[in-house]
Amino acid sequence: MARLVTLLFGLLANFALAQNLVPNPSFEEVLQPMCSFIVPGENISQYVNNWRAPTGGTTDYWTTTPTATGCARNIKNANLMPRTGGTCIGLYVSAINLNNLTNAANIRPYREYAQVRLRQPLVKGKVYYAEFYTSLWERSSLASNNLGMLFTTTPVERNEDVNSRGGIMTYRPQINYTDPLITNGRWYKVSGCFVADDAYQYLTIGNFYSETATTFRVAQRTINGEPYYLIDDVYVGDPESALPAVSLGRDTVLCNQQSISYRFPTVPGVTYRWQDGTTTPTYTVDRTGQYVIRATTSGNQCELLDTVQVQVEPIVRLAADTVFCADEPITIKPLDPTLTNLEWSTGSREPTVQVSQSGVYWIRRLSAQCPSADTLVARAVGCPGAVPNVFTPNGDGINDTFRIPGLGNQPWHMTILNRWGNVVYEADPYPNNWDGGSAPSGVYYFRLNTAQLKRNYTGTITIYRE
Ligand SMILES: [Ca+2]
Repeated sequence: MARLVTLLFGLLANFALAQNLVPNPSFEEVLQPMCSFIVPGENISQYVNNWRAPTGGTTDYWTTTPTATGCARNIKNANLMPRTGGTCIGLYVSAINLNNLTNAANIRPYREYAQVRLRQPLVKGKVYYAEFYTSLWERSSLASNNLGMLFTTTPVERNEDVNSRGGIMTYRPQINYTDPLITNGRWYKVSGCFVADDAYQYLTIGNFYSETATTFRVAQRTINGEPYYLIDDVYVGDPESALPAVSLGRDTVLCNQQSISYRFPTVPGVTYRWQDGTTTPTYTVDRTGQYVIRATTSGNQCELLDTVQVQVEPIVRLAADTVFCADEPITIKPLDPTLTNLEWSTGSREPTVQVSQSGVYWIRRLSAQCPSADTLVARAVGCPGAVPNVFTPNGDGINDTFRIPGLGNQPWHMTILNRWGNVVYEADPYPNNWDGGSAPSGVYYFRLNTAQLKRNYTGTITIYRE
């Protein structure tokens, strides 16, 4: 029992002491007292230790405990106090309101951001957890999505003159809230995990997307304020449980029936989920598509996601070698008729070529990364011409045998049956000189074929003896 208590205490202590890399995370360290909103021309860095506004946007400082003489508390949301302590900050994330919502593309954007230098750079390749709490100001008519946390190696900023104050900084934040966030007077936690793919040391909070790339939702119709969010209690540090840094690498092209296998470690408490619902830590890709891996800690507190585009380049293939009748040209084509960028040994770049002579024909598919080629041997053979329907095996040297013109040297298989279906003659290859043997005069049936051509010639032949 004693041991259990110790262990529990240890866990709690660890969590409580997890280092927050954000200095002054709750905005309580104040540099000078302030009565009301920060006004244009001033900057939050003059009032709140460690934090700055990286654009001309006038990020605001809210306090319930003004110390300047004659100031009352300036936090104007009667139902909302800073989440912790007596201070928080607030920022506009868009210039869109109820009145100009339908004209968003033409509205000059306005944004406010808050930026802080972390206590130390993030470790490249390591997984981090980050969160902040936010609440939509009660005077905002619209809620907005795209409240994000951007981590950078240097302090991103806009050097703005008075005419372009509060412009957009366009980046892809590592953590971004993608639904319009209506908070109903409460504090809401925005959080996420990410892999530090560089030694980031600066955190910037705000909306990094354009007005048209931002989604809005009506929060209240009785006023007309733009989306404005209060921010408090910012945290960046280790996730509560170990999460491997899942990465699918760069988009890739696979040649020639190659595949690519992804393998992640099995970690207690961590589940994997692929775009098709597969939950194994290993996954093999051999088809063109977009692949997504999600790694989630138990309780979904922390999720990592990575996406990769895989393109499988097709290879050109021809059918097997072929035999054809010399007087009947054939068309050869790739097995996959949808392929493009083809070139034939004949010089043709058409999808198909017509062949009338024996030869070795190749095709190749032109591709910078995955060229491919295939070869086909086409052999022209003699085929039956006009088959006679009677012969006269009487030894007079005229029309004494069943001779079929045009057979050439091809090994034809000849079968001759009488009217009762009995085989009276069979030869493979047919020497093209059957004299009727002992068969009496009458009508017979012949069948002439060759396996290579997969073609049957049938008909009747009359033996006429006198
Ligand atoms: Ca606070």
